[in-house]
Amino acid sequence: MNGDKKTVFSGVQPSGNLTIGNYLGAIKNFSRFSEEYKTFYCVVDMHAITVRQVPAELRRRTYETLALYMACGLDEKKNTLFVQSHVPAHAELGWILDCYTMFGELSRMTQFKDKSAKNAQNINAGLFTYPTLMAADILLYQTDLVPVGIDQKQHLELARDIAMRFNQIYSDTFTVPEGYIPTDTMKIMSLAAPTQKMSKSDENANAVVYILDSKDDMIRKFKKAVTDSEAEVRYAPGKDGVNNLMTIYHAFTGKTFEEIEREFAGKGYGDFKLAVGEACADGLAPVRAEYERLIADKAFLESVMKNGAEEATYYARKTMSKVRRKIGFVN
Ligand code: AQP
Repeated sequence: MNGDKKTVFSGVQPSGNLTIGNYLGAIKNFSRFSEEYKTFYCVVDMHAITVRQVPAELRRRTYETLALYMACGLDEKKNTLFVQSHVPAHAELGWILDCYTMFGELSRMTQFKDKSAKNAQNINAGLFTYPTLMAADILLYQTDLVPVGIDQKQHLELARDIAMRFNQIYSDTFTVPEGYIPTDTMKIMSLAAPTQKMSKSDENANAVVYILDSKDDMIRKFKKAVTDSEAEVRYAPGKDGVNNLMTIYHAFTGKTFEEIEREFAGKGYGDFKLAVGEACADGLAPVRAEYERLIADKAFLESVMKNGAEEATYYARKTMSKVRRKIGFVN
């Protein structure tokens, strides 16, 4: 809670080109909170360096992610838009919360297990303590609600546990946050391996549909999507590829699964895949157009970052002074 408004916080890593998974699972939902909540949307560059990044690309993607936030409907006057590393309190609180997070808890995080398997050469301590930094991001702003995809549910639960633990030791300090996880599009899967999450860092570009892909590229990728040999558009267990395409089509057209099944009854997967590609490309066309306009104005994006960091710092300081006092640091 901040003032008389409940607070929303969420973030996206600038660790690659953003995917329709990031869009449908998270960013698309952000703007619905802008009017009634105090909203903080952050480009979490400190999280991104838990995996090795090319510095110039990280910098470029930080601008791009901010521009995409705005292209997806986030007005900088109604939302605090900022870059995580511009507000050092995230790192400060992250360290403090590390001391209230158990090794065993972090060891159970499935994202750590997945990412360590993918980055066997670089299983660094930051990858391990990623969830504590995420808890700091959220708790720093006394967040009530966190819109995220279902893959972040485990981290969010840990953030709640850390907040409750801290509050129990030192009396009420942090708001205990709730998740806002969309039920209909919670997890968009890879087009090439539909039992795995679609991820921006996937090395196979055909497995991933990026928000900024051209219409032709989107259609080409959907045409290649892995399905099954049944050739029947039907939502059913075991039909992971088709289920995923139906979820994406539903997200962009609003049609129910029954309506989709009726629309494609008796037709092959070819027609269906083309329709999904077109719906996705047409749905994202306004975002792409607005993004092109915004990304061309670097000075404007920098002014948004600067104002956002100042605003976020104001709220972060309030929490930090409370935390420092409670744990016994000399002011
Ligand atoms: N496939 C997905 N379906 C639904 N939601 C998704 N999200 C990510 N992928 C999907 C949601 O997007 C938000 C931002 O994610 P992130 O950048 O913080 O990190 P992530 O979850 O690790 O996303 P990626 O794309 O898989 O990034 P990399 O490849 O760098 O690890 C989150 O709310 C997430 O739930």
